[in-house]
Amino acid sequence: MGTMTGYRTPVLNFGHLPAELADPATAKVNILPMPYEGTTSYRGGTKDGPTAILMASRQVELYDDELDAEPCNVGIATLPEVEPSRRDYMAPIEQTYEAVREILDRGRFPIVLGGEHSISAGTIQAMLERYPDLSILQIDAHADLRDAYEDTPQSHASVMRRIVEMKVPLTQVGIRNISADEMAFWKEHRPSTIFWGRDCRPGRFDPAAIVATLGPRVFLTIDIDGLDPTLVPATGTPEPGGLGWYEVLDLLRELFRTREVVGADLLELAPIPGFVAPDFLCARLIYKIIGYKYFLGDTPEA
Ligand SMILES: [Mn+2]
Repeated sequence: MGTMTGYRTPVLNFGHLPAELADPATAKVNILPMPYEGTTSYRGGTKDGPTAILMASRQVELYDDELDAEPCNVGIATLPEVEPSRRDYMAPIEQTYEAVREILDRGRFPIVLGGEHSISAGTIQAMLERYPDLSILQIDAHADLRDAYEDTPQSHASVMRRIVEMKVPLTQVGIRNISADEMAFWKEHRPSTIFWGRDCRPGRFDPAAIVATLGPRVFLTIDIDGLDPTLVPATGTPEPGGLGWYEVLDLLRELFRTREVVGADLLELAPIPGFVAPDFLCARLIYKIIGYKYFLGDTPEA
């Protein structure tokens, strides 16, 4: 299938692919832009994340040398972005739930672009209804296990507390910001397996040990602040430390090689105008996820 022929879809379509590769009726991957920002607590701007990622994705090389493939050939459709409701903090989570459920009903692989992390509660609820045996792999600087933050149970800072209330196995990677209350809750209930940021350094990082904590079916949630802020300073709450580019890829390769990943989201990019490297990293990361999903070989060991 040629990627240099045919009409191209509008500008804000992941990869700026020709129409036949970006058709929601046939594309295996459906990208859902959700530019919601309601409970942001430090630096704002994550509502501009999806647009920045889609703009940067125009520059991503469609051939992946590691995989010796053009992953776009599975079809990548970018759905119209959700217009976040301002009714209350719950409404955008419900909108995300509905949109993801619709993608799953059509049998597509959903990738949600945020926006703030709170929307993952809607995404994961839809995923869990479809896949009751789901495990969650979270890459993040923050445990996000607060019962509420600034009196808001639907805060980005308490999203994983909502997730563990759904009784879903959770593995958290890159964590280096956790409050005393969260730590007390974690010690008492052990609601997740945590791989601390300090253990994500080269030489200590062990992707196989992380993936071993997960069941056979996994949803991947990436808060971009899980990565080193020297790579991605464009985020609301940058924390020193975190995963490097190749640590992330080593983890994702091991994950996709041994588990069935059934969806993903990427949250909390807050673009810095004129500084495109973080936007491009996110676009490249999404394209790597698609490549690993469909071109890594079909010999799962789990
Ligand atoms: Mn975070």
